[in-house]
Amino acid sequence: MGQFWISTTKNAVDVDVNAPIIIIFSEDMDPTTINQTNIRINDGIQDIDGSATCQDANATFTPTMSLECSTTYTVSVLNGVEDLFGNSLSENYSWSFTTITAGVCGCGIEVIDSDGDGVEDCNDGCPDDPNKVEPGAKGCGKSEDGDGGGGCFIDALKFIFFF
Ligand SMILES: [Ca+2]
Ligand SMILES: [Ca+2]
Repeated sequence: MGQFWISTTKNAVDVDVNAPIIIIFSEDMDPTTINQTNIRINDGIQDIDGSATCQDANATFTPTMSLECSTTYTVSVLNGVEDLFGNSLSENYSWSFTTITAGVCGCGIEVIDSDGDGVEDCNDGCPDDPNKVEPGAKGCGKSEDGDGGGGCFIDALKFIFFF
C-alpha cells in the first residue's frame, strides 16, 4: 500500500543546459512536499539553486542559472515527498545525468549560420553576407573587388545622397 515510484532516464547524456529537470511520479503528488528541500540537484560540489513545482504527477525543477556544460549532476528526491494520501517515498531516490559539451559559440548558445556560408554567426564578421566573413575595407554586403573601382564611386554617391 502507498507505494509509488519515479520514472526517469538514468545516466542521460547530452542534456540541454537550459532545460528544466522533470520528475515523473507514478501518481499525483502533494505539491507542498515538492520543494527545494526534497528535490535537490547537486553539481558534484554543492546543491544548485532553483525552484521546484508540481503539476499532478509531474514535478519540475527549474535551476536559477543555466547548468554548466560537460557536468554530471545528481538529482536526489528525498523521502519527504508525499502523494495526496500522505504516503511518502519508501527511500531517497537519486540518479545522474550529464550535460552537453560546449559548442563552438559557447555553452548553451545555439549555433546559427544565418547566411549559410558555413561560418556560424558568432564567428562570422558579416553574418548576413554569404560572401564574406569579415567586413574588409568596403564593409559587409559589398564586394571587395570585381567592380573595377566603379563600385567605390557609386557607393560614394549613395553615401552623399543619403547622408
Ligand atoms: Ca555565416
Ligand atoms: Ca558571412
